[in-house]
Order: sequence, then C-alpha cells, then structure tokens
Amino acid sequence: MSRRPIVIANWKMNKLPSEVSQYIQYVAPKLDGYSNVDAVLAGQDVLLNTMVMAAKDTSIEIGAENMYWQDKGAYTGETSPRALADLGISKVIIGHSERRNYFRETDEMVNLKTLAALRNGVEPIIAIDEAVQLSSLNDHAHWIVNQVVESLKGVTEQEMSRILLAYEPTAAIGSGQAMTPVDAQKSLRIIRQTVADMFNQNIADRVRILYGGSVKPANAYDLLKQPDIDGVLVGDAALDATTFLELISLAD
Ligand code: G2H
Repeated sequence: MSRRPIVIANWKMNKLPSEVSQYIQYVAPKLDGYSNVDAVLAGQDVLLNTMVMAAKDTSIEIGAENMYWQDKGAYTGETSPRALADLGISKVIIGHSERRNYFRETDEMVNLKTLAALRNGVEPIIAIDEAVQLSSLNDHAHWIVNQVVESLKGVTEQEMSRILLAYEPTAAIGSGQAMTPVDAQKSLRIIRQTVADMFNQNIADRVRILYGGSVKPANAYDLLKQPDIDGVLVGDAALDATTFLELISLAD
C-alpha cells in the first residue's frame, strides 16, 4: 500500500503576519518540481487569513494549530471549526503535546475536537504524544494505544479517510534530538495496528501517520524510509523556507 507522503510545517507561535507572504511566495513556485508530496503550512490563528490569501492558486495547503469543539456560540477567544472551514482551512492539528501539557487538553477534549473538525469538513491531524516518565515498553505501548483509541471514539470508517495521525514523542520535541528511525517506526507500527484493531486492516493501510519531533534535513530521509512513516510534522526546522523545501524534496 503506497501512501502519499506529506510534510507539515507547524509554525507554532513563531511567525509574524508580515513574514507570511514572503515565505509562501518563495516556496510555492518551487513546489511544482515535487509532485509526489503534499505540503502543508500550519500557523496560529492571526496568520491564517494572510496564509490562505498568499497560498491561493498554489499547491500549498493551509492548516490551523488548534480549534474549539463547538461550531459557534458564546465562547470568547476560541476558534470555531466552522470559521476555519469558511476561511478555506483544510487541516487542523489537534491535541499537540504542547496543548496537552501547557493547556491541559485531555483525550476527551481531543476526541470532541476531532469530531467537530470532521463535522465541519476540516481534516484533523491528531497528535499522539509519549510521556517522558513511562518506564517500560508495555507502559509505552499502552499509552499510545489508549490515546489513539480515545481520540478516535465515534469516528466512522468513512471518516477515517479524512484523518491523519502524528506521533510526537515529548522528549524529542524542540530538543534537537529526534527519536531514532527504528524506535519511531516501532511506535508508528503500534499506532497503525491500533487503527486496524479498531476498524480494519484496509483502513489501517490507508491512514497516513506522521512522525514529529526535531525533524530536520539530516534525519528526515531515514525517518521517511521507515515503512509506517508517511510524513513529518516539523516545528523549528520549517520556520526557514529553504529548509522546508529541502524536507519536501526528501519526502518526494
Ligand atoms: C514537534 C515539532 C512540530 P520540532 O512539536 O510539531 O516541533 O520540530 O521543533 O520538535
């Protein structure tokens, strides 16, 4: 089963509105040379409108980094999935480790957000993290399985074609030290097997699963060579447009 590779930049809270157009104008024309990979830029809410405008008529997809699980209403300061869809946002990162750790997002909230994104036509990129304090391999596997199961509660077989999963071991995030490709592969295999157990092998074979955590050009190729790693979710390294393109070329 061949799955289309994908490189997602997660700009987190780093870029300014004034920096968006130059980045996209630099990257977009060069993407024409890479037809076998999807390129996604995810930015904070205040950038999204500018990002969508700058990426119009290009192959770049724009994603959000977070959203609320209600479609609309009196939720001051939150972002509506309905508004994301209306703006032309195609994907949204849900349950990133930083959301879980700094903003106390729980598996239940991740599940509600996943269902809300699907309901509104935005594809969820569900982040699965790995707590640092786990002591045994069994704990590790159980932790991952549990997050996948809880995140995907109530998702239908049909909706699974619109879901992406991203494994991001907490210790590797922003540390400069990615997990080894072999260890990352083991975790992604557990995630794919969990999807097979919840749904069926066909769906598990089709779902795209990404690795995230200190991905850079020096390690991306070996990570992407692993049979279950279909793409990468990249923070720091993707802040630079040239490096993002390098990652695209490695995934193509
Ligand atoms: C992990 C990743 C992107 P970085 O959070 O989601 O960030 O590549 O900086 O570790």
